[in-house]
Amino acid sequence: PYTHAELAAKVAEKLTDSRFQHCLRVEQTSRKLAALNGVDQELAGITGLLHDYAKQRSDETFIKLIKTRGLDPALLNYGNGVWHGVVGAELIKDELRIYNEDILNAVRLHTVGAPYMPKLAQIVFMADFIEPKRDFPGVDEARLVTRKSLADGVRYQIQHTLTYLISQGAPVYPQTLATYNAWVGGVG
Ligand code: DGI
Ligand code: FE
Ligand code: FE
Ligand code: FE
Repeated sequence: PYTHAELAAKVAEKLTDSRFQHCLRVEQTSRKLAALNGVDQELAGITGLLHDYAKQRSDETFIKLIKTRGLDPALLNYGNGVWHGVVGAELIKDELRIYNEDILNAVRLHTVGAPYMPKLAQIVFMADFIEPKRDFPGVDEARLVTRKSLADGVRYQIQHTLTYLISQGAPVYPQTLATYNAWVGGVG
C-alpha cells in the first residue's frame, strides 16, 4: 500500500523523465476511460502509471527472467517492445511487491493484447494508444472511437498495430496475431 506520491517516485526512479511523463498521461487517460466504463478509477490510474515500469531495462534482464520464470520460450525471439509488458510484470512483483493479478495482467497485455481482455486491460491498452501526446495519423479518430466504445477502440488499435508491424517487416508475436484474429478477424 503505497501513497500515490510514493508509487510515482518508484516509477520515476526507473525511467527517463519523458517516459515517466508518458506514464502520468496514461494514468490520467486511464482514469477517464475507467469513469466512462464503470471501472474503479483508482485501480485504472495505478495500472496506467505502472504500465511501462520495465520499459528501460536491459535485454539481459528480460532474457534471464524469461528463462528462470518459465515464461514462453518463444519470447526470446522478440525484443523490448514485447518484453517490457509481458515480462515486465515480473519486475513489478519483485521490486514493488504488487501482486494484484488484475493490475499485473493488464500490464502484461498492454502491448500485445489478448483474445479475452478484462475491461481494466482494455482501458490501459487504449490509454497508452490515445494519451494526449500521442500523434500519428488516425489518433483523433482512435480517440473518438474509444470514447464511444472501448471495444471498438481495441479493434482499431490492434488493426493499426498489426498493419504497422507488417509494413515494417517486423516479426509478429503469436499473441498479437491471436488478439487480431479474436477482435478484428472474428475468429475465437
Ligand atoms: O511502450 P510504449 O511505447 O508506450 O507502447 P507499447 O507498449 O504499446 O508498444 C511498444 C512497441 O511494441 C511498439 O513499437 C509496437 C511493438 N509491438 C507490439 N506488438 C508487437 C510489437 N513488436 C513486435 N516485433 N511484435 C509484436 O507482435
Ligand atoms: Fe509499453
Ligand atoms: Fe500500446
Ligand atoms: Fe506506454
